[in-house]
Amino acid sequence: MGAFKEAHGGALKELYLAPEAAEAEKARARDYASWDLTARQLCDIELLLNGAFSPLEGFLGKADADSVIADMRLQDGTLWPMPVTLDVSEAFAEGLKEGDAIALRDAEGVLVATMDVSDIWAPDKRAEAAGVFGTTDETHPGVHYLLHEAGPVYLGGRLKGVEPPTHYDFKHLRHSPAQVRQLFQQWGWRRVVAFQTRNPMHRAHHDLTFRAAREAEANLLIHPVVGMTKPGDVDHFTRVRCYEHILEQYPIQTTALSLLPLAMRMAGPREALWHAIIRKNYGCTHFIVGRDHAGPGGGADGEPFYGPYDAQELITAHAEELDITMVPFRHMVYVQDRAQFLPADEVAEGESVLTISGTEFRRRLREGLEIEDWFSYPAVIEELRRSHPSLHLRGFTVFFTGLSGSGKSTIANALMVKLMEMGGRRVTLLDGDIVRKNLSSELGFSKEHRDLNILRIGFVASEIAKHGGISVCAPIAPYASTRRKVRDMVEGSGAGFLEVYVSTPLEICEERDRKGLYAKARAGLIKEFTGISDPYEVPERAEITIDTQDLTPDLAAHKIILTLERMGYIR
Ligand code: PPS
Repeated sequence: MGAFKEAHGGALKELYLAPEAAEAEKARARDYASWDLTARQLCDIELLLNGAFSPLEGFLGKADADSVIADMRLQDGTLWPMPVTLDVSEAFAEGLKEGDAIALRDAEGVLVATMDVSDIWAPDKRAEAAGVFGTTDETHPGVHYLLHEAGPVYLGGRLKGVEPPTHYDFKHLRHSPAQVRQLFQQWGWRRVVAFQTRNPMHRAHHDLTFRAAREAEANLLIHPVVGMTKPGDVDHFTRVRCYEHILEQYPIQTTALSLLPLAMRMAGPREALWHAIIRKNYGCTHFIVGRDHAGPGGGADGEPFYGPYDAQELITAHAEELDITMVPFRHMVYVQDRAQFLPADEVAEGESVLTISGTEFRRRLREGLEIEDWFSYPAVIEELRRSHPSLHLRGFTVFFTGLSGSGKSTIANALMVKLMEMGGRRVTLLDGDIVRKNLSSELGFSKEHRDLNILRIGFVASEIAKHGGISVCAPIAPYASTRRKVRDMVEGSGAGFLEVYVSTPLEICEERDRKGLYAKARAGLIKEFTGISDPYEVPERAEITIDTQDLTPDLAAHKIILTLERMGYIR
């Protein structure tokens, strides 16, 4: 057994208490200050407790975190590239002192672990971003998370594990490092290549991984990340169903699939090193590192954050210390004449190669276009098409904004009728007045209340669109940042968003004054009236601007329909 452990990743540090001790800790924790773990922290704690982050024994304290940020090493010199810290709010930290114990719970209040707090500090997040990500550019998702989502105070300390975080999905594919090692032992797998991925797998990935396993004379573990990946990635439910199809393509008994609930940071080379150490803890002997491993793509200037082979170089530089061997992979292309995928540098001159970029693949999915068999497997494509139907089958939101009396409601009504005439999808009208009556009857017109009103509209609209329906919204929505949040909500649900600015000038709206509100506002009888005594921020990136002085409601609605057709939402 000892020899086996040496060959499969060395000592594992599991941080769970024995059952009796866990019960006693649960009782004690009732008196502890309690922190509800965020989604990212739940991923981190699961991997801390089950030993995937061995040799860590808890969230890092300040000295270790600083040392990791500066040198990729814990204070004792151990190679560890990623600061795994517990970020909390100022309010929570205020009530704590070093030496206190705290309870760490999931969103439902279940106690996952307790922590003996050894360090409390306010980190320098910009320095952390520069150290870990090599940039403070906020378009980097890891930097954005650090600066805008992570709490302002860090806590460090040893963990006592009480209960693993609960998962209700794909239970048969979730294993701790000890369980994976046990399976390898049971199957007699002495050499195992791990493949990390956060994307659906296609033929190129299949061929690449199989080649890697063959070259290393090893078995293969497909080990996809199902914790947190880059925002906008294909959701893990869809991906795992795809991986299950891919698994059938490997020779029987050669390949296994297990899910890794890791929260990725998209830190490129550093992250690749981290991934390798984690896979070593799972008992793998080899680890595939491809092109731009764990890179988030381009930054504000369009340039990629990391060089395509930086990750491979960093791992090579630490090869001596790593207890796992890298299998480097270069870009794979399909060689038409040989009907197989090959690393690009092995293709002979004159041979014709085929490639489909990620962007082109997503375009074909979006537009329902053909994806050839050489690229992927029909079962995988079908799975992706099921959860990412082409645009004309998806829901969308048309969001009107403009002054009171600008004509939003009239055009919205005309549009709704035209969309109903076309059929196929249900249409819901969320006009300002309808919403204020049914969803927001207690709200007034302060900035706070207007924002709340618009966010409620956004929430309902995104739910409708997510389920394939059409929502037509027509509030004033005077604030750009709130409109932006609605756009993000709808687009984040995979649906389409079309902002229509009804630009009728204030003088015309006031002249029309259908409801007599402008007169009242001028007389001071209505306070905070948009355009008169309250601001309206003109949209800068609306897809359509309509001036009702030039267009009838019928023509305005028609113009919107044409734009929806051009965008692909209507066929
Ligand atoms: S907001 O700012 O988006 O929340 O406004 P909205 O929900 O669209 O509601 C606007 C309708 O309420 C009437 N109304 C006012 N509008 C602006 N400012 C003040 N103070 C105000 N008080 C009442 C007005 O009739 C708006 O309807 P529309 O259809 O836009 O004319």
